[in-house]
Amino acid sequence: MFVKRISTQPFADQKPGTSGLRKHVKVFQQPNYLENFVQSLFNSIEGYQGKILVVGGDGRYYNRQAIQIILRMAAANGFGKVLVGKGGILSTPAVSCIIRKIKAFGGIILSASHNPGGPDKDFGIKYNISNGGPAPEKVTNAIYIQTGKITSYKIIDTEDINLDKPAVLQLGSMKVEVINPVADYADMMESLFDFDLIRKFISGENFQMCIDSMNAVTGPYAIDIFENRLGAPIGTVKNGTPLEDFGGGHPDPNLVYARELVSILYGDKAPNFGAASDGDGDRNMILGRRFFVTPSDSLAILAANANLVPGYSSGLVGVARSMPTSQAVDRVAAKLGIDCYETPTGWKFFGNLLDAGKANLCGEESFGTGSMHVREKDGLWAVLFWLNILAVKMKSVEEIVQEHWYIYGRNYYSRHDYEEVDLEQANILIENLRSLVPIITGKQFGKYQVNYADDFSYTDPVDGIISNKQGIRINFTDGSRIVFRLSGTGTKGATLRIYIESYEPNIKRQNMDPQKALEDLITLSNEIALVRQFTGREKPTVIT
Ligand code: VG1
Ligand code: CO
Repeated sequence: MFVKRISTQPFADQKPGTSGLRKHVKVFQQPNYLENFVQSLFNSIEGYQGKILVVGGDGRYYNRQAIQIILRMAAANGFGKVLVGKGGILSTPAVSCIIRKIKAFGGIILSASHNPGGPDKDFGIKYNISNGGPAPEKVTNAIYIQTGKITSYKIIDTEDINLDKPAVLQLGSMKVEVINPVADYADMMESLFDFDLIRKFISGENFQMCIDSMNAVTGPYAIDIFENRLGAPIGTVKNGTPLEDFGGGHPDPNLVYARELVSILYGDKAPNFGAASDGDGDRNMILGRRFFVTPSDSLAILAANANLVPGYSSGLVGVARSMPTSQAVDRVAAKLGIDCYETPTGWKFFGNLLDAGKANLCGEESFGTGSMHVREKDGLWAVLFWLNILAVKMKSVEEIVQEHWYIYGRNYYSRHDYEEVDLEQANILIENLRSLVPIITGKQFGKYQVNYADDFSYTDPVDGIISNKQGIRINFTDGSRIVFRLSGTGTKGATLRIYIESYEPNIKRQNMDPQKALEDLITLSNEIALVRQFTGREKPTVIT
């Protein structure tokens, strides 16, 4: 095996964000750009010689080329074997599942998740550690330090590997196994949920469902699970072939970008159940007939009903949510008498809690839910969890949500995103809010009085690592709150996220449109943060 050492120079912009390194494809296509990051990753980890690495991606543009480069570099750097999904395909939760199952050293996922794909769109790379979860900050920081010092990378000179046929191949002194991307993951789903019951339920005369894979990675998984294994009619899965540009859309399962599914579920002959997932398969959106379940409610409802599902029948030990996620799940935890952890945004913060057995169900407001079964959020897992609950309760999605609000009260919730705003101005907006934090407590804004405000800081209860500056929280005395933070996944300018929440215990007032119910708080959030002044925008780009 001839290992070449290629000289290179650092790129200054290789700091991983909320979930890996995301940039425009053109940035990744610069000579040595991907290679630098991959070598910096290898330089920052130890003890991988002869070990197994799992590699796959969401099928977006540049996925295949990137995989060939990574395979050659893994061989040159001394990995023993790489498992790669057929066609270069592996969803994020499937990578997590496989790393854990075969006790791999780690995994590399090529994805920019819900960001659009194509030659002029986005690409991304993220690293998962041996527990199957996203690299925690101490690892991503170490990678970043290496990216600033790199002088050369190692690669072998060989032909491309055929990724389109399951096989065991040799690449230099390393083995490459091209695997079926779906089987291990689908088997795991069968072990967690009552497939016989779900099969019977979805074959019922009055039940119809529609799954939208948004031309992204979950297509093959959803077809195997819902159509083959659970017997749903062929065609249940829409947009089920992963495309390099996701058909031109944002593979982001929300009311704006999953328009096609939304129009089916709100149309004349609407099915009873609809769901969509994102680019890399870790997010989910759940819809009933003419009914949208907010991700924060979804998390709370899964927690409240977990005992109905085989994989969780022995009960939950604890739950965790990211800070901006609504406090609906906190109420369920209180009732169950279990702990509820509040972490910064990003799945990497759940890993320690799951590993330590402190929590076994987690979620984020950004359409992500998951559990201890893997170390990632998991889109199709959430869909199956819902179907299992529906099959046990024999109720509609809407009835289940209404029943939940009746018992626990409703947390009205909305997120307003201002995408691609000026980075400098966005930073000033946040700094301005930061300066308000120490002086705003006790202030009255109309009917709202500030109870406390802070810039969220998290101390990991397992390793004690502190993460500061994770978002400005303004909490009011009536329990409502506004949270402000900048996205760590965008690739252009800045994205300002404003999260607004209030609590409504009165069943008579639980059926309002959230935008209406939160109207005053929304106006207030704009006033406090001077949104118009700093962004120049009259309204948000995306409201969820
Ligand atoms: C967003 C979401 C966050 C999620 C992250 C990765 O981050 O808000 O909850 O964990 O995307 O999701 P940010 O920093 O842009 O707010 V995914 O599906 O990209 O892997
Ligand atoms: Co994703």
